[in-house]
Amino acid sequence: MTDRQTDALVRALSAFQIELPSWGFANTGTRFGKFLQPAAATTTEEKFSDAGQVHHWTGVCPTIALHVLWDLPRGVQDTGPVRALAVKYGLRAGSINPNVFQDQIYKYGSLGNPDPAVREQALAHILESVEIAKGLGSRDLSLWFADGSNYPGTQNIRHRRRWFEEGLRAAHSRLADDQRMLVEYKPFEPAFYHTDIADWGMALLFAQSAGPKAKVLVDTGHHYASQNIEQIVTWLLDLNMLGGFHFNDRRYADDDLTMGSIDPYQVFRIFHEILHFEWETGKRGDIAYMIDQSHNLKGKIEAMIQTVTTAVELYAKASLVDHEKLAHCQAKCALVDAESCLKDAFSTDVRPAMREWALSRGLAADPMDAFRQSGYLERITAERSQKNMAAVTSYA
Ligand code: AFD
Ligand code: MN
Ligand code: MN
Repeated sequence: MTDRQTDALVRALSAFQIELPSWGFANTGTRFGKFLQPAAATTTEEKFSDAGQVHHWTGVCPTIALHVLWDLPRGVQDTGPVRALAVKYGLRAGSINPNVFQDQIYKYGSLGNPDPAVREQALAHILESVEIAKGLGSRDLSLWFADGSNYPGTQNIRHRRRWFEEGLRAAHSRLADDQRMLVEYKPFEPAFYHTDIADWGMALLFAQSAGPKAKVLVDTGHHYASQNIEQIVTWLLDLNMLGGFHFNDRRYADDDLTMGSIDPYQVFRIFHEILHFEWETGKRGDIAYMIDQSHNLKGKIEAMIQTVTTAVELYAKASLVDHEKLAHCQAKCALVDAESCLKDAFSTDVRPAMREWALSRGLAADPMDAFRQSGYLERITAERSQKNMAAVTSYA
């Protein structure tokens, strides 16, 4: 690596942070069932404790995303205890995720439901989530909706679009000056004919209509197989509408696989577009990097450490691109040389530099190995398995 690259890499490693999902430490599964793990977290405190381990060994995950109904079941009353957990485990509350998809009343949608009473109840929950975010000092309200329909002709899509506009505007009006709302899109699942916020264009229009604190959230699993995600990212960057990411990988659908396990080069290209934009504009993108995964088969904490170290590695690789040379090659249409600027960076092994950087910060050179040596997993397995596996026998 050249001196320029070494400097760029150290700057990247020192700046990069990625948010952990509380739900990533709890038992979750697929619609075909879930395989309970003896050490899985079942309380908010256990989720904080496990997330605290990932941050302790990696040093790059200071915040944890929270799901309101799952982590703060009593709503704003739980902000005090959650703030205490954050202090106890060396984390900060991150993005706040309302839940308007699992209660029975949301069968035909939430903000898009044809029943105004359900729309009102969904909005009330979202407004309470805004207050929870304020109580926790969280900046981002992360909005994902399962709304849609399963068959042609069963819903008026235009009416639903307008109801969503109304609801998102109302939510936006309650945000504090320093808060944001991130509008997430998803083309399918659990609705299988239409989803009310199906693609980046719909999310962009909803965010722009809601107000200036609304941005778009890109979940990498929420795209059709051949979509060019980095093109969407760089468009949103140029429009100052990129709020953040939910990172995961996918082979077929919204599989929420470990980041970079299927297509690491795609993640690299996303990071590259952001870093090239920042180089070109001299501005640092105000982008929330977040993980949205919860593993059914891999061990919860190990899978999270694996995802985090992969994210750091791909971001570090992307930081090696020679932006000056790339801009020149693009202008001249020197195609092979331009492409090589990316491929050379992507093929550079940055792991030795990552280890050196980690040691220089008093962190573990190998977070996975350090976690495994710590005995934490054995301890929580002993503490939790009786409670967790009792559920299994009751399943039997
Ligand atoms: C599911 C949804 C969506 C949402 C996440 C957390 O597909 O990605 O952001 O749950 O609520 O993965
Ligand atoms: Mn998501
Ligand atoms: Mn998803």
